[in-house]
Amino acid sequence: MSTALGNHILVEFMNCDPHVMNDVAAIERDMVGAAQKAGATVINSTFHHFSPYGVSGVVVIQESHLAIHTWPEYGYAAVDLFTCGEMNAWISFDHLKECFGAKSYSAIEMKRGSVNLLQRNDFDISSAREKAAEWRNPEFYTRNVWFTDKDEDQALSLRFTGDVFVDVQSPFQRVRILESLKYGKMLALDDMVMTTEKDEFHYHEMISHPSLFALRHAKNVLVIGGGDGGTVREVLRHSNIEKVTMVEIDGEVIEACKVHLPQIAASFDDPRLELIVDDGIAFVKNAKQAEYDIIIVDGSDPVGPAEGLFSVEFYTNCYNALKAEGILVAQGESPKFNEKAFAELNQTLQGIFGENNAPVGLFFVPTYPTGMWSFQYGIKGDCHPKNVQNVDEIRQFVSDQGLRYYNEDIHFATFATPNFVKALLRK
Ligand code: SPD
Repeated sequence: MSTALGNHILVEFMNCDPHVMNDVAAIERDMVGAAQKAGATVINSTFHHFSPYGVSGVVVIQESHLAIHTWPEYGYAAVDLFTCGEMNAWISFDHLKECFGAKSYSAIEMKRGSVNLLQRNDFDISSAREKAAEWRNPEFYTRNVWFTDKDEDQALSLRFTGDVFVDVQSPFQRVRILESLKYGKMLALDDMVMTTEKDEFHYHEMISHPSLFALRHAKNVLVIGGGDGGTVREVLRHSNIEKVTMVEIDGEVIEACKVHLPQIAASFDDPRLELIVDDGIAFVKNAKQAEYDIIIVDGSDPVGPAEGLFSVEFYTNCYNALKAEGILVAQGESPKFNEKAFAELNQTLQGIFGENNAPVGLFFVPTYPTGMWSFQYGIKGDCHPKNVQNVDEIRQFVSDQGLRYYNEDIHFATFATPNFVKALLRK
């Protein structure tokens, strides 16, 4: 007969794979798997990824709990396996050791709730058992797994189901497609949210239509980046566009989105599109002068492969590749999240296109940190989007195409900037 209510194994997993130690989805899957393998009934799991790295989480099981805290920088996981009843927690231990690739480990096992020290009271456990059976369905458990897009001080977290459709390390970045509860499937590059099924239209309509209505005769458009396909989908809505050249560095992004985000990657078969998988920075450097009416830079944040998309040299090359009347639109970062990158990009554009030819358009994206995001423009010639006259045409287009963010009011409103933004832009 057991002399204790529970058994507690305190585990040190050392020299583990650091990437696994920082992967909230993998750790949740492995911890739940460890519980199930040992025959436990999983009630609930809650896992968080912490800034700048590390994962904490707990799997509540009918037989008590499994908990974890990781330090990827040390390849270390502190794990608690607290069980009661007949469950053999050493099965969970073996499973986790393998999943984490732990090269060394140690464990202390102790009994919890020694019956020699406890005195039984008259609490009626038979009715408690019946009540519990009424609400508990062992087929389902609640998962609580969070993806966090962050810097050192600020973050945006989305709860996701734990389902991972794609997780590949391309030559440029980690490409993931995950399922978020509120916004549907989501593309993440490294640890940054790029787009989600349910709010992608905010970004893709706003990166495209203001400039396309400012330059109604535009025929030839260059898109740098934009591997998910949302930007070219919007550009190709315009029948005046004869050719779009899209240059995306990472073929893995395109393939993942074609399979898992088909409503965003919806126009890759349009005959007006030429899709080139190559380095957009080099492409613009070698581009013909005065070739494009509009250049759209749908890049990621200024880390990793997108860093060069924020340089003076790149935007000078874009300026040269634009026709005498042409518009550059670039993903402009956030004046509330990455103020420095936002302000520096505008200084760069002012320097190349002229002080009054580098307006900023603000818009709202719920899945980007702070929600406040921007596109930054470089206007060459007399085609400022603020001066559009064809408002009726915009209204008709919006209605015909069923747009959900951009309209004739937003066209002008996007260029209104709060005072703190004006100060950042130093005009
Ligand atoms: N922090 C997010 C920056 C946005 C980058 N581009 C998104 C790609 C959507 N096509």
